[in-house]
Amino acid sequence: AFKRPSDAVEYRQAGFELMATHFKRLNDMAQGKVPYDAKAVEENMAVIAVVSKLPFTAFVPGSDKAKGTEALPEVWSQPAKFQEAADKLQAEVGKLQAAVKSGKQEDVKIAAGAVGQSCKACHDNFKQKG
Ligand code: ASC
Repeated sequence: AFKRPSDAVEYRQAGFELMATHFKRLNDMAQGKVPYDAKAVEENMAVIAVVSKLPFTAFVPGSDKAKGTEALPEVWSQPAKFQEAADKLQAEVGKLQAAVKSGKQEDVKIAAGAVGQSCKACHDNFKQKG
């Protein structure tokens, strides 16, 4: 539970920030921008698997207009659609975990691309632009 609506905003933004940091580290290796290091990929994957769940616990009622939020009203007015987008991320993260376990960089690259698409799809529909 969050004491103030702005605490929920800070929590979900912190979660997304950590997810973005660790996803970028993994994705840069998957896409070949930096040398592929299987151990580092696994470490980043473990963080992503945990933190990707956390922000979605913090879109609580009453935090739609809290200080600092970049969430659009659609998060609360279209909850089924938002849940679907969150579930899509979880599904793609699950596939990425399987690919990482396989150890095949090409599979990790493809699965990471799909995770990035699910990030983008949610931003397009549920996050303020700019
Ligand atoms: C990232 C990140 C996102 C997504 C998105 C993909 O690394 O921080 O929000 O990928 O840019 O299009």
